[in-house]
Order: sequence, then structure tokens, then C-alpha cells
Amino acid sequence: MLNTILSSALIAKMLPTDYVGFTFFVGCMAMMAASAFFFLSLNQFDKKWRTSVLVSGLITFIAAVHYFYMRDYWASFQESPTFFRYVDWILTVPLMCLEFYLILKIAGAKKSLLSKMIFYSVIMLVTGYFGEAVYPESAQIWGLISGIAYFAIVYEIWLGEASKLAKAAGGNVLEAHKILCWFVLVGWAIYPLGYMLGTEGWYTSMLGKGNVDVAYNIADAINKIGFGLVIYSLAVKSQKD
Ligand SMILES: *C/C=C(C)/C=C/C=C(C)/C=C/C1=C(C)CCCC1(C)C
Repeated sequence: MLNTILSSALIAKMLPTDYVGFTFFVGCMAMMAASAFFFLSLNQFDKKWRTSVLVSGLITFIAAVHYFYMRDYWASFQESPTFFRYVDWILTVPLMCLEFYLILKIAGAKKSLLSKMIFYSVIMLVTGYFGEAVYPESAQIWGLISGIAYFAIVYEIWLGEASKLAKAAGGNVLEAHKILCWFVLVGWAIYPLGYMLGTEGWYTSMLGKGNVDVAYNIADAINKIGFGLVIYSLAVKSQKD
């Protein structure tokens, strides 16, 4: 009786050698701390920048909640929490597109730019989910479609409409936009790498198998918190001028 109660305890056991579980745990704390930081800083900004910093906080907060679920899921089943992972992404990646739109609004960014970027990111994530969770036997095809959508986002911000708006805005906005572009090109590239470690395809003989969750957890910490900090410092700098 006592055993049953204990084994269905609220907190799952974590072994000291469970390094994947460790990255989930650190992920929870980092996302939570970052959210507190962004939310508590809101008062120092005027209306124009408050929304952007608020969105940074929402991104890390949504991730924090998902990390609590994912940490527990991993600890209970020693299995990738793919479903929670993609729910997290489908909520947070569009919010990251919104960040681009919000900072470029002063240069006249239109809603259509936002819709276009959200559209690409939904394609990228839905096809990625199909390859990882629904049709793993054709993971490479789904991964390819997802990768094309990813490059559409990269194109948009580096060379497309978004980059032109950033140049028109100039100053701090242009500088922040450039850093965010690097996040998307380099930081986001960790995700397809993680996907290739966790699925079967032409790349398997080259890369071997690895733990997807470690890759995704590291990428999330870099991209969600780092991205938010770029927005935060843009707001701080712009407020001074
Ligand atoms: C906070 C979460 C972020 C920024 C998640 C980003 C996710 C990606 C850029 C995922 C990309 C993928 C590919 C480009 C191909 C393989 C499938 C995905 C979904 C892992």
C-alpha cells in the first residue's frame, strides 16, 4: 500500500547519472528565472517597448511551464516528451516571429509580414512533428519539408522584406535585428541537428544516434533566453536615446 502511494508520488525519481533529466531540470529553472527577470523589468519601460519585453517574458514563461511537464515526463518514462515539446514550440515560435514584427513596426512593418512568418513556422513545426512522432519511417522527407520552411524564415529576415525594414529603421533596431538573425541562422540550426540524431534517415550513418532532448534543451535555453535578452537590451538602449 505504502509502496503504491510512494511510486505514484508527485515527484518522479531522478538518478544522479540521468544527464538528460538534469538538462530538463536546469531548463525549468532557467526559463523560470528568465521569466521573472523580464516580467519584473516591465515597469522601467515606456509603452512602446513594454509589449516587446512582455512577449520575451511570455516566451520563457510558456517554456517554463512546458519544461515542468517535460521534466516529469522524462523522469517517469525515460522517453522523449515529443508532444509537449511541439506544443511548446507551436506557441513560442510564432511569438518569436511577433518579436521581429514588433521591433520593425517603427519602420512600417505590415501584418502580412507577421502572417507570412507565422505561416512558415507552423509548416516547419507541423511537418517536423509528423516526421518525429507520426510517420517516423519517413522522417527524412518530413524533415526536408520542415527544413525548407525554416529556410524561408531565414531568407525573410536576412534578405527579404524584414531585412529591408530593419535597414530602413537603422540604429539600435538594425543592430538588434542582425543579432536576432544570427540566432535564427545558428541557434535554430541546432534543432534540425537534434532531429537527425533522433530519427532514422540518410544522415544516420554519418551522425549516429544521440539524445534529441539534450540538443533541444540546450537550443531552447540559448534561443529563448538569448533572444529575449536581445529584445531587452534593445529596449534599454532605445529608451536612453
Ligand atoms: C523556442 C523554440 C524554438 C525557437 C524552436 C525552433 C524549432 C526549429 C527551428 C525546428 C526546426 C526543425 C527543422 C528545421 C527540421 C526538422 C524538424 C524541426 C522541427 C526540428
